[in-house]
Order: sequence, then C-alpha cells, then structure tokens
Amino acid sequence: MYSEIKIKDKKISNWINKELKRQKEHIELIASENYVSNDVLKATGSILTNKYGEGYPNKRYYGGCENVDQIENIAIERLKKLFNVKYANVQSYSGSTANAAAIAALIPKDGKILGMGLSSGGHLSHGYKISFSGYFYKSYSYDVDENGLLDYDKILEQAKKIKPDLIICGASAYSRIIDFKKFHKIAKEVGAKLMADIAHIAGLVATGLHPSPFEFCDVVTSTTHKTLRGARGGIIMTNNEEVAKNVDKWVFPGYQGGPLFHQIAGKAVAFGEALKPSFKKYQQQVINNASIFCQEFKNKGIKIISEKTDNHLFMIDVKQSFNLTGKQATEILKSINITVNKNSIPNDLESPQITSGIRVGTPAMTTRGFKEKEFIKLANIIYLLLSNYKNKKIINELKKEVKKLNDKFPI
Ligand code: DSN
Repeated sequence: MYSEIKIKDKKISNWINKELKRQKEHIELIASENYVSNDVLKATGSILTNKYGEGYPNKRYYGGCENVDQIENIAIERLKKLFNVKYANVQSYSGSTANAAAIAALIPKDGKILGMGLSSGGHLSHGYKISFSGYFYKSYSYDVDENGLLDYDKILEQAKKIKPDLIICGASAYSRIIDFKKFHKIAKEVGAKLMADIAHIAGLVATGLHPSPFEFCDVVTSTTHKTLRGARGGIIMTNNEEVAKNVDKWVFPGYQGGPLFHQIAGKAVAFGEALKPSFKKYQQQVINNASIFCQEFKNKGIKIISEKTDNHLFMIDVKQSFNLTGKQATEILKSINITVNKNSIPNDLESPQITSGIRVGTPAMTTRGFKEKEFIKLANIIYLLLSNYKNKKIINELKKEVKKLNDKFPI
C-alpha cells in the first residue's frame, strides 16, 4: 500500500499527497500507466539520486562509482535475461531519448525514416514532424487500413517507393498483434534497417504473450513503466555487437549526460519482479481483462478501432458511438473518477487536442486486482455514463458505483 509522504516542504508534500489521493480514488485506464511496487518506489526514492557517473560500469568519468556500477550491471543482466537478448543499455531517461539514440545508432543524420503515423497509433518519436525524428531526419509514415489494421503489402509498396534507411515498427495505440517477421521481410526487401519500439507491449513480449521482435530487428527500444511496471525510463536492446557499441555512444555522450541511478535501480528491481512467474500470470490477466472489456463494448454496438484487442489496450471511437469528442468523453469520465486519455483515431477530423477517440488500457487496474467481472461492470458504467452524460441522477448513481468498485481494490 502506498502511504503519504512527510517532508518539510509543505507545499510540495501537499501536492504529492493530493496526487496520492487522486491515484487512490480514481479508476486508472490510461494504457501507458501502472502502479509500481513499493520496492520499486523505494529504490527510485533513494540516495542514489545524489550520485554522478557519466560513462558506463568500470568506465566512468567520476570516482566513487563502485556501488552504482553494481546496480547498473544487475539491471543490464536482468534485462538481458528477461528478453533473451545479448546487449542492453539501461540509461535512457525516457522512451523518446531511447528512440533518439537508437535511430542515431542505425542511420546517418538526414537519413530516411518510415514509421507508423500518429493518428494510426504511432508515436511522436517515430518520425512525426514536430519531434526530433521528423526534424532531423526525412520522415514518412505508413497508416492502418480502413479497418484499422496494418496492411503489410501496402507498407511494402510504400517502402519500395520511399527506400527508407530505417523502418520503425511499434505503436502507442494499436490493439492488434504486430507482425515483426513481416516487417523484417519488408525491411530486407528494401535494404532498410529495422527498429521495434515495444514500449507498450514490453511486459507481454517479456512473458511470451506477444511475439518477440528480437530475432527480426536491428534494435529494440522500450519504456520501463507501462506493461513492464517499473520505474519510469527507457531501455535499448540488440543482438548486434556493432549496433550495441553505437547505441552506448549515442546514449552517452550523444544524447545524455549523467545516468539517473535512482531510476536505474528502480528499473533493476522491476526487471527482477518481471522475471518471477507471477509476472506472467499478471500479464495474462491484463490481456484477458482487455479482451472482455473490449468485447463488452462491442456487444453494445460501440465502435472499436481495429475491431478488437489482442493486447492490453484498445481505442473507442466516441464520436461515432456517442457523438462526443475524445476531449469531452475524457472530461465526462473524469467527473466520476475514471481516468482515460483522448486519442486521435485513423483519419480523425478533429485536432490532436480534441480527437474523436479515447484510449483505454487494463495494466493499472489489473495490478490493483481487477478481473473480468470488474471490467464487465466498468464497461457498463462507462457506456451508461457516455450515453446519459446530461442526466444528473444517472451520473450520481454511477459515481457511487465507481466508488464502490474502486474502494474494493485499494493501492
Ligand atoms: N505517452 C506515452 C503513451 O501514453 O503511450 C507514449 O509516449
């Protein structure tokens, strides 16, 4: 159980404790969030935040790194075991900086990138024009088809025309299996390098519940705090020694300075947890919950992007289903303590600040103990609320239902 913090700075402790209350009282459906264990929390809140150590274990630019060297080595070894991969870098501050370093390790500046479009479920750092990846590289995007599915033949056609130096696969909001083997075939055919960003599905890949990209990709990046349920940050992995050397150079000194050892310790603790059999059980429950949650909406005639889910998340077209924008639906759900995020959907006519969709995921509430029964109940609550958002009586009743459901699974 999480507890309140007591520090001398009352202003900050007040807001931290308010955030704790919010986390305790809200049903958390943001697909990229989770609740870390108390051990992960303690490691990240430790005195390791005091230490500098630019460089890598046994090759630092600072003295006194003998303890943090051990921590970083343990994190690396656990991560390699978790994904059965030869080389790992655990220093990236975030998924975006991991992607920046991984891209730079594979292709020259000004190189051509082909990544999944943002409104199709891709990520800013996969070539979007306002991110470094679209600014410093020539970027192109592939999109999902009219059913919200990746069309590998079409991606091949596009790749043949563009002749990218790098193809990026992986997504922030795609609910179906990603066929890394097919991406590999495409990359091989056009002579491109292949990078997979498994930030969302890392926990599923680690436990064998989503096909692994490692056999097919030059480099694999991820965050550590989504399905992987660790301290916040990024990681980069590869089986290629040359790529590994380049990655290390691009993480430090290329894009970053001193590693955040408190975060690396939190990652290491989480990797240790993920190596336990109970983690696989958790991931299976995440998938079972998402599947039934999604089906329950489908049974009510709600429009699901990409038809169904194979992983931990899915997107609802709230415009078509409830005549609401994603922004409105998010605010309405917030009013009864359910947290989601608005999300662009394929061919969205609304701006990214408004959107026509919401994205929901099951990792966080599964950590809190939700099973199929609770997600069926939750789907009904969401459906009733979004269909009756002007009816005060119904809103009040649903608010009570949410409180009951939430209080049964404390953090
Ligand atoms: N912000 C993350 C997500 O919500 O998916 C991706 O960076």
